[in-house]
Formats: sequence, C-alpha cells, structure tokens
Amino acid sequence: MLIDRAEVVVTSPDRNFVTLKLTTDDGLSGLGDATLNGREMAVVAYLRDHVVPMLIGRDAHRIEDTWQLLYRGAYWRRGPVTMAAIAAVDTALWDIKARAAGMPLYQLLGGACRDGLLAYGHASGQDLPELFDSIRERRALGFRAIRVQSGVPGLPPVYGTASAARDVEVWDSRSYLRHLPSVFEAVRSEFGPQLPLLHDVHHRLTPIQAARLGKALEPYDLFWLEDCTPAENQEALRLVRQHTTTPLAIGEVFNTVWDYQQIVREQLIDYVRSAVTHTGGITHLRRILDFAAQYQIRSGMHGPQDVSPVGMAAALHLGLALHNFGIQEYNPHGARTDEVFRQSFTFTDGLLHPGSEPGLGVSLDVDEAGKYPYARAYLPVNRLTDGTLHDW
Ligand code: KDG
Ligand code: MG
Repeated sequence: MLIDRAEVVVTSPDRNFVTLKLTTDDGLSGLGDATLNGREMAVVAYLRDHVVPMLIGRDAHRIEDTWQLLYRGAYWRRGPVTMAAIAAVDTALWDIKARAAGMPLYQLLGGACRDGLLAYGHASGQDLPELFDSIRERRALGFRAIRVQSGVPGLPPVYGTASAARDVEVWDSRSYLRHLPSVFEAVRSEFGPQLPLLHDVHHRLTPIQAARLGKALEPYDLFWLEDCTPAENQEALRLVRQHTTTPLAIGEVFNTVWDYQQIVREQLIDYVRSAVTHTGGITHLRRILDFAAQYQIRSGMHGPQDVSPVGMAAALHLGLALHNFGIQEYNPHGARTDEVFRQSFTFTDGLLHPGSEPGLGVSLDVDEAGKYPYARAYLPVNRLTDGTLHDW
C-alpha cells in the first residue's frame, strides 16, 4: 500500500486549520492535523516543500520508519514547525492503517482502557456572578470537570476570560495573585467540594510567585494548576514543588520527549499537556506518555479550538487506549468547523468517546473547506502595566 497523493488543505471556517490528507494507491485516505496557531503557513511550507516529496511512493504501513525518516533524516530536529508537520504525517498514516484494518484506531493502539474520557470544559467570568453562570452553563452541557478563569479587578479582561479577545492584553501578577484565591474560595463554597476544578496560569509567574499561588490554592483542592511558569525553565518547577502539593500540569508548548526528560524523571509534574498535533503525532506522544507512566504521571492532552477535529479525534483514540489517561481538555468547535470536518466522536454525560468508525472517524469535506480561505491571524501579546512585553 503506497502513498500516492498528499494534499495540504488550509481552511478557515471559524479559525485557521491545516490538514494533511494522504491517499494510497488502493484508494484509502487518512488525515492529520498540522495546525500551529498564528504560524500556520510555516507548517504548510514545511509540508509542501520538504515533506510531501519524500512521502510519495513510500509504503503507508511503515509508520515508525517514516517518523524516524522525517525526524532523524532532517538532521535539524525538534521545534514546533517540524513536530507539527511530522505529527500530521504520523496521524494520517495511523488513520490509514486503521481504515485498512477496518477498526477504530484505538483498537490498534491496544484497545479501550475505559468506557469514556473525562473531559473538562472552560468557564470564565469578569466577576463572580458571570463566572458562576458560566460554570452552570458548562455543567448543563454535561461537563464533570471545569477550568475556571477569572477577570482581575483593575485590569482589562485577561487570558481565558471570554471577552479577552484583543490584540494586546494587560497584566499585573500582584493583582492576579491577590485576587485568584478568593475566586476559588467562592467557587468551592458555591459548587461544593466534589467538582474537579482546574486553572491555567498561562506561563505568567516567576517560580516563587507560582509557589505562593500553589500554596494559596491548596485549600480549594485543584485538579491541576497549569503552566504556572514559562515552560522553558524546567528547573523552576523544583522550587514550586518544594512549596506546594497542588498538582501541576505543563507541556502544551513542548514538542518532544526530550522536553519532558528532566521534569518527568524528577517527578516535577503530574500531567502531560501535550497534544498529538504539536508533539510529533500519536507515535511520539505515546512514547512520552509511556515514559511518564513509570512515574504515575498522567495525560491531560491539550484540546483548545486551535487543535482541529482531526487532532481532537487523534487525542481521543490515544486517550482511550492509554492506561495513564488523566483528563482531556474539550473546547467544542463552531458549527462551520463541524461542517468542514465530519466527526464521529461523542460527548455524553461528561465523557468523550472517539466512536466506532474505522480509522480516526473524521472526514474532511474538501469542497466545504474551499469556501473558507486562510485568514492571517495572530495570538494576542501581553504587556505589563508599564508596557513591558510579558508572557501571554
Ligand atoms: O494557541 C494557543 C492556545 O492553544 C492556548 O492559549 C490554549 O492554553 C490554552 C489551553 O490550555 O487551552
Ligand atoms: Mg493552557
């Protein structure tokens, strides 16, 4: 079964998505997500100019060998562009293999380890009444675990709050640190002790500030505190760990198992945040999570709207087959995106399931995709109140 055609499809139904579609000489096709939010066209060029020419005529069954060829064979390793491109090829080949076998992909990964995947949804508000309404709304949709993001008094809307969509945000860590514990105190007293609550700091604190926050949030029993410090400084987590037992999640901007080497071996985290899309595909993320499993670290795969339905489906198949699955982020896509990508995964009573169609269970309507051309877009940036550029 040889790879006969490779198309890179860029579409922007509700936001930009990059999808690789591989087709074999016997007519089977597979999809892979290569969306890198804000830098999409760099991956398109990497795929079209450098990867696709290497794929035509290769045996579609040789997933591991193709991964090694694209990784080792490039000499230049790692990095978000390279690893998103490799992820798309890897995912598309797994999709093809599972379609050829006539099985949903999770069966080829070892079969289901559970009935469904616990998902967390996003709730946010500028103030407590707005936040409580948002939590109630998420719970009414069935979510059994909730990420809580709140506005900070004195600042314009910040990351994760619904109205924050602006090009430049403003940040002040001291105001945030003073305010956030009171938000969790109020949420706990309104919604009780049982509901799993999560929070994303989005890389903004220094190690000692993160340590202080983790400690201050301990009474509210968070499921996790995410990206409490910038991801590059892995030693920072040692300091955070010394001060708090609040569980830590990190890794949505990591690309390889080597980014996790130190923090997994030293048990500095509790959840791996990587998505299939940004981490070299199913093959490589499985490798990371098998390594993490030796230290009782579990998965908490990134599932924002900028991971396409193809990337989400890949996460669900892998999550179902992993023993050390933890939780899955789920931020449903818009109606137009769902028209472009027909999906078979389900969300019932707070649990996601990839469905039983062969392969990933996602099909791409190329005509529908063609209606929505690429629209250049950037992530916001974040500045301190004096104008200094800060981590977003
Ligand atoms: O493209 C950036 C987003 O994926 C990111 O900001 C979302 O942090 C995020 C999350 O946890 O979903
Ligand atoms: Mg995050």
